[in-house]
Amino acid sequence: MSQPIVFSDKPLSKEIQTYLANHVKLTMWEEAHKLKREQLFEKLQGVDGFMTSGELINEELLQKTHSLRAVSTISVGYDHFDLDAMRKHQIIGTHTPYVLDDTVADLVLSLMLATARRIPELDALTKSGCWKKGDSRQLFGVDVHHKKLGIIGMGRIGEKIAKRAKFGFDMDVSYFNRNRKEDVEQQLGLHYQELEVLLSESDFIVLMVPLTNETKQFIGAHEFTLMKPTSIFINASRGQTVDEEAMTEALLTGEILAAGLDVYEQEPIHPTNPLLNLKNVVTLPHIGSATSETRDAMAMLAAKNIVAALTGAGACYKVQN
Ligand code: 8YV
Repeated sequence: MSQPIVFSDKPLSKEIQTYLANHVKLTMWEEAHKLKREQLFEKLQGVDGFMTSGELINEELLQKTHSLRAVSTISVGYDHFDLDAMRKHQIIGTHTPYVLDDTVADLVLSLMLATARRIPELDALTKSGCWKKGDSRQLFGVDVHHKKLGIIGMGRIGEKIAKRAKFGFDMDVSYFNRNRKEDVEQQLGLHYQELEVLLSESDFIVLMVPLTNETKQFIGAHEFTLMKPTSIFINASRGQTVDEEAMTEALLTGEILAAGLDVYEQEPIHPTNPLLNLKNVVTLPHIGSATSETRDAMAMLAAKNIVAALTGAGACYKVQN
């Protein structure tokens, strides 16, 4: 029986190519620039499995790629999967949970520290040569240790953030989630709070929910009015889980103190986006999982997922569809 054919829309490491070569026939897009949609449809002709990290998998693509049986995303989030269309075309979808949890949690704590202690801003001040002796109050930030942290979305990554905050920074950690997690509450000493209570009491608010129809603009103008003027808002989930305009307004009017962001409604963020001019906003280019170790582990897991999905050999992390 001939080996299944797999196409990857980005280059894969030698190690992963070697692994895949034992199970499938691999073709890869190795150009620096991103494949255009029409070119992608051509590349997927006669292909059984597609490895990608953000390509929209929808009715349009599935109608043009009749041989496709499985799509493996090199990401834990799969909001770029149209699950109804994939169900209709009987496409197996897989993703890469677990392997990035600690790396993303590290980035979230970094954003909390960078925003609270104004690290990018004061790094730039020191490098500008404008650091003057005298009233250092202008350099003051706010503490992170012993403060109240509210985590919205207590999934795997939420738990890792809670553990770091609780045991690393002596923070008082609460969470809001669709369902209670009594076992995690016991284990980590967390408090469950209704959303409005969490928003009104927390010093730091971390949003860590997947993007779904229920979580689109989950945090909007009303939610920002509930937050403390001294609070710091962190988003490392998806940009569309927040009403970005309302957030910008809240930052401009002092409804909240500051924000640390790794995701945006439009990515890359548009150069004229007002968030980029705000001193009290730390902006990162969606690097939650961006360490060489973790991205390699994600790509290898995605490779194992596509082999399992196409050959039935071994288990794979299927998305809920
Ligand atoms: C991915 C992420 O690198 O895993 C996710 O859901 O957001 C990141 O780890 C990103 O999605 C790649 O586009």
